[in-house]
Amino acid sequence: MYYGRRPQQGVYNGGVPTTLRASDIPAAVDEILTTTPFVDIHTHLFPPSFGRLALSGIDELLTYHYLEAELFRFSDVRPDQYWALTTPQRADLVWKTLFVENSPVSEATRGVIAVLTAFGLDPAARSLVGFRRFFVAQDSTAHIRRVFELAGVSEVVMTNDPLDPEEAPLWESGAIPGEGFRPSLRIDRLLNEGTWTAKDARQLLETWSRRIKPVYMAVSLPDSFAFPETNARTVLLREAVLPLCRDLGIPLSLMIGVRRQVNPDLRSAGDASGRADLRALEALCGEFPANRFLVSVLSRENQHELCVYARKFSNLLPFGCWWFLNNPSIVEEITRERIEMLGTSFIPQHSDARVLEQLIYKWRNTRRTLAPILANAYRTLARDGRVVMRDEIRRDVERLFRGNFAAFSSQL
Ligand code: FIX
Ligand code: ZN
Repeated sequence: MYYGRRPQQGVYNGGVPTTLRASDIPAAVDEILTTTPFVDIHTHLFPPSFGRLALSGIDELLTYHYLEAELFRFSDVRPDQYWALTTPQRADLVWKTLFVENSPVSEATRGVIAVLTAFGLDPAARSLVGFRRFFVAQDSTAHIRRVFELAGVSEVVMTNDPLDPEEAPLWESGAIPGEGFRPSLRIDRLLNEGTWTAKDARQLLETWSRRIKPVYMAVSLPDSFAFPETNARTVLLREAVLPLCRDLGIPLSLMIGVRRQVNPDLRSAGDASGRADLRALEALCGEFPANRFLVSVLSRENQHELCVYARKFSNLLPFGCWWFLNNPSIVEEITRERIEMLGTSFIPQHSDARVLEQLIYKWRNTRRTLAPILANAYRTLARDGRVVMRDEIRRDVERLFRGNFAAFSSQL
């Protein structure tokens, strides 16, 4: 499998060689990361046509489950008391506790500060009234365009669950994602919860694939996931999901290592991670060579193995530093290892954004973390004696954040 376009030797920009001195590399990398629009291959975002599923604004930013998990560490409020509050009341409590009474130094709290700053709002304000007034005043289409521009993103891939009682009727009544939003088919309920037969599952997936034209199918799997297993999930994967993905020419995205609801009182904030046995990938990639697998693993301890498996199976494309891994110190570690082991044949990040404006800080943080890592990779290459060209860096960044996914999903 070959990712993206085959490079030409001695790339020229308008016929002019763009050779870089080692000292020019960091600025070139910065400029190229900033000016290359990324494709965000995994989010939980919805466009306005999906009504209240489309989350945006200060109350949604503050009641993000990453912040709720931190709130319960600082506040004496019990979860049942918190859930009894309205969303604005919850947001007020999160703001007071994590941003006024304590310093917002965590990754998730700093993210909110970065969003407010991006819109010229005062992040030191004690009340949320001004922020609420600002977000309510935004025209949704213009606001989405502005957020995409600020985040340096051209398209986001949604998470669409055909068995979600709130979302499914919207598609059935003709809701259309519109510009910038690409559908994917999320099959956790089908694979992990149901008692579907392969025939019925295939039928459901065919109907929904025709309806929403997903760029991939996706499932999150526990740390105990194994393949093959003597259970319905293995049968459905073998007889329904993978054959249909192959027929449709789309990848299956496997997000492995989540321990759902280790503390149910915290709701979405109650999930955890666990180290998985990745031999399941060995079996899947080996048994289904004609299928393509996008893979993200939640445990830090699984990252190296994932790189090793990607070196063994070209139908496996590692992507993202998922969820609890999306912290600069860990993103740095994972990305350096991936460059050293896979070159540019992986997808460094996805945002997992649930609230529209989160795109701004999640992608700014990614660019900020990756710039020195990429610059260092090219400077090391130059030190080893190979001239580095600006256009090659641009080609590589496009490949990392657009081309690899486009080639693998062959729908973009
Ligand atoms: O399974 C997933 O797609 C996870 O990303 C979510 O379940 C999780 O709640 C999340 O938002 C992580 O960032
Ligand atoms: Zn997600």
